[in-house]
Amino acid sequence: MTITTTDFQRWASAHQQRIEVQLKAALPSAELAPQRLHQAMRYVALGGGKRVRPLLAFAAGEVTRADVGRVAIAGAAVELIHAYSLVHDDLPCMDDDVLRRGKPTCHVEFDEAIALLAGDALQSLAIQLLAEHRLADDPSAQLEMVRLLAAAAGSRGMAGGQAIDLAAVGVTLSLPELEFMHIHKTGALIRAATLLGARCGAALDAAELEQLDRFSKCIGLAFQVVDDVLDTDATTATLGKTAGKDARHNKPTYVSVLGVADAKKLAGELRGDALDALDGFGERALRLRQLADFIVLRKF
Ligand code: GRG
Repeated sequence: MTITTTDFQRWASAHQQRIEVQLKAALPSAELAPQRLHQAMRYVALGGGKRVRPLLAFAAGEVTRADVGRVAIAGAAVELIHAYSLVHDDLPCMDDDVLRRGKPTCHVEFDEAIALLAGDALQSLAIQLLAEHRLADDPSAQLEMVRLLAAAAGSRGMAGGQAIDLAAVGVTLSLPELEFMHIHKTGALIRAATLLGARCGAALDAAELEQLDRFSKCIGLAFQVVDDVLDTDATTATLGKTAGKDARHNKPTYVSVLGVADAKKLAGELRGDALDALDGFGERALRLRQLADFIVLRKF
């Protein structure tokens, strides 16, 4: 069977729409009190973004033949955590940015207090979603899924990575230190998306789980390397967020440590390692392979 780019685009677009529907249903109505908070939550979570994390969940769900409805809940939960992280990251006390997904950031459109609360409430809603829908036949497997997402977002995951990032401004990091930061800041949630999607389906054996974990680690790092390259290579209009910010803020990145050419080479190597990790999964991992390509070749 010949798989074309168009086939992947059709698959991605159908699943992006599915996530949009799921998020719309999960988010409180903008008419419900407190309206301004709910408006802010919907403003940041709906109608934007590549939805890479939910797509990874859907793709990993195909490996374990998971029910798509269950994966949509898990993917939406991860996307809500991601949306919260972007809102808080853009606040004046962190990256202080005014543009996100081509629109004014949440604290610019609303105000700082509402942005802080919207982020908090998005995070809570994510955990609530995982807890109130049946995602696994075995209750202990579902409990493990809740634990996995909470841990990925916490101080040993994304929030911890962000703390390291904030402390690294103006500091020269070695490649392993940079990797440690991004395994937490960006990688933890990407890993959670993949593992949660897979766990909505049939249990994988330990070796297969290790393969999926290795895939997630490589693709999480590749995602960040490409993000750093795009920050120097792409325009604000293409990215929908302020380009060139890392250098201006004196932040260590893969580009500042390696240079653009070697950073691009590293992204290609990580893609290769990610694909190697999927050996033996056959056609079930087709979408994961295509997503690895999308993540490395994307222009936004
Ligand atoms: C505030 C706890 C806390 C964490 C923030 C994820 C993060 C940590 C900050 C976002 C800033 C950033 C540029 C991170 C690096 C990579 C990244 C997560 C980019 C944005 O994700 P995309 O490209 O965004 O998937 P879209 O808009 O497509 O969803």
